[in-house]
Order: sequence, then C-alpha cells, then structure tokens
Amino acid sequence: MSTHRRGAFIVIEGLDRAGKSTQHARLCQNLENHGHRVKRMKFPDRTTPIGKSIDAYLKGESQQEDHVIHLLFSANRWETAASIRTAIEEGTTVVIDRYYCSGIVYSAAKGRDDLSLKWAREPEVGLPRPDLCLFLDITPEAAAKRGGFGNEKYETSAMQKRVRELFYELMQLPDGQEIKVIDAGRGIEDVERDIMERVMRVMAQTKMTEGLESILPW
Ligand code: FDM
Ligand code: MG
Repeated sequence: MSTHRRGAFIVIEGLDRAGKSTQHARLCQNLENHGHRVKRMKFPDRTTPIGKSIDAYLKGESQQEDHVIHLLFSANRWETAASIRTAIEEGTTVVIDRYYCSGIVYSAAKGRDDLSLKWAREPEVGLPRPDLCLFLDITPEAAAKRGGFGNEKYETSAMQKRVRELFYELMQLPDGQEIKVIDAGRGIEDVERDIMERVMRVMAQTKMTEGLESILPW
C-alpha cells in the first residue's frame, strides 16, 4: 500500500465584499508556512480566451444570453479540471477563490424559470469535488458598510440578496456536505484563524490517501 498523500482541494466561496481575496491569500500563505505546496487559483480565470469573454460580459462590454454565459463560466472551470487533478495527485494543495457554487447560484439568482439551480448544476457534474468549501457569509447590511458596489454585472444589492438565499438553499442539498459557513462579518484575523483551523482538520483526515472525488449528479 502506498502511503502517498494527495493534496487537499479547498474552495473559498461567498458574497462580494465578504473578504474572499484577502482570506484566499492568507490561507495560501499560512499553508505554505506550514510546509505545504500550494496552487492558487481563481474563477472566473479571466486570462484564457473563454475567460476574456466572461470578463467583457461582467464589465458590460458585451452581451451574452443567460444560458450561454452560464456555460462559459462552467467551460472556464472545465478547461482547468485536468490541471487541478494533476496538482492534487502530485501532493499540491489547490486553493480556489470561487468555484461551481458561485457558478450555480449567480446564474440561478437571475430568476428565470428555465435556469433553475438544478439546471445550472448539470454542466458541473464530473468536475473535481472539493474536500472543503468555505462559505464566507456576510449580511447584506454588513457588506454595504464595507463600501459601495463596483460596476460589474452582478454588483447590485438585489442580486447579492438573492445569491445569499440561494447559497443557503444549495447547502440544504447534497452539496451542503462539504460546505462550511464562516462568519465573515468578524475581523480579518478571527476569520483567518477559523478558516485555518477547519482546513487543518480536513487535511488531517484519512481521505487524503484516497483519490479525488468528482461532483456527482443529484
Ligand atoms: N460568477 C463567478 C458567476 O456568475 N459564475 C461563476 O461560475 C463564477 C466563478 O462572476 F459576480 C460571478 C460572481 C461575481 C463575478 O467574480 C466575478 P469575481 O470573484 O468578483 O472576479
Ligand atoms: Mg467581484
């Protein structure tokens, strides 16, 4: 039997202004300080051709039909799926800022009858499944106090409110298993400590000696 331990697969999710980028950077640094090899990723990855179309859409420079942009966000994950698996197999811990939960809830938050949570989740089936997904939660009121919205597509209070509701709906479904809610309304260091504790707990689990799972159909 091999005693090789694969890397962990950690995702940071949450609402805009919950502190995702800050906590993503700190978690990666903390893991490296503990001697882990870390691969930092972020979705959307705006550097690829698909990512560039997404970027233009978010900035309002181009229009896309709702299902089309949804599938582009998913394709933007699929184009890196193999590199995630390779890194994890090689023992590198992959930490991503946003992943398929954002993909599902932001599209479903548009409120179309023909773009349900269930429909939105289908293209994600088969992608590598995270060991842990940290949902950085912040109330719309606390988020508002952290400064105004930017000018990107989904940065409105109505959209943020709906996205938050749908995150909670998603947590009641089978995907909720690996999602842990983090109160991101606290100070940066408190949130950082909480995140590191949960990540270390998951990394200590025997699961790390088994292969990475895939996102399963409902
Ligand atoms: N977003 C992000 C989606 O709508 N679908 C997705 O699959 C992903 C990964 O894109 F409003 C939304 C979430 C956010 C916007 O994200 C840009 P960043 O993290 O602000 O770059
Ligand atoms: Mg943003």
